[in-house]
Amino acid sequence: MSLEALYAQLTACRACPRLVVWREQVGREKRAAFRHTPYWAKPVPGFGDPKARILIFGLAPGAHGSNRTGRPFTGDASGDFLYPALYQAGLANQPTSSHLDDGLALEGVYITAAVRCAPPKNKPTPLELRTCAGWTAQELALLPHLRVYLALGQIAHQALLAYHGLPRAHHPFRHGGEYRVGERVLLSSYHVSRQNTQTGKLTRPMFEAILERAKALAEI
Ligand code: DU
Ligand code: SF4
Repeated sequence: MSLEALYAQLTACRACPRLVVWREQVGREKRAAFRHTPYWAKPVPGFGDPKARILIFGLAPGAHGSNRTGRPFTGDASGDFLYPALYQAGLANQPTSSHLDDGLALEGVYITAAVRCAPPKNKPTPLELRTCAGWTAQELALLPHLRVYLALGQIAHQALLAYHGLPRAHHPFRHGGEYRVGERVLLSSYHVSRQNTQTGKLTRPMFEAILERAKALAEI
């Protein structure tokens, strides 16, 4: 199986009834600023370097971000924080991420999320997380060079623990926390959501430090 073949299967997934309804409803109703643009309104495949050593693992598509554009962290405030930082760290070829054909390429990094369809209030249910974990397992199996997981937020952190069968109680989430998981390292950060970046809970220097640590662990 190639990543391209996986994406073809993934984008047809309708396994979570509540999320199928929500992603399509958001795509029909739209946000006023985007009323003349088509919405993706489907599962969002991962994106980036197939030889990546660093996996950036998010929570779920933003309703008007990647649920609109079809690419992780593309077209919303989270991406406006993430991609300039990746560019500065030498992991992306440009600081902006606006649409599928904008020329963006990542180097050494691949980005995906715990859940691939936009959830109401950015909150997937435990069942939705378990259901989409099947896609996580397939996607990660196609990224053999991974050395570092960079989890964005507690839910992403917990989803990666689940992927490795590790108990949450012994691996609590904290910003900057690191755990060795087999040959890899799970490094965790507060999520890059507007809620965190606008309140100062996650600052640009804090996130730059996380990316530098990820690069060092990955020997990039
Ligand atoms: O066409 P392709 O080179 O297989 O790339 C598919 C897709 O993945 C494209 O949108 C760029 C992205 N990508 C990347 O970000 N970094 C890479 O090293 C290779 C591909
Ligand atoms: Fe399928 Fe994942 Fe979307 Fe659920 S969240 S419908 S498992 S792609």
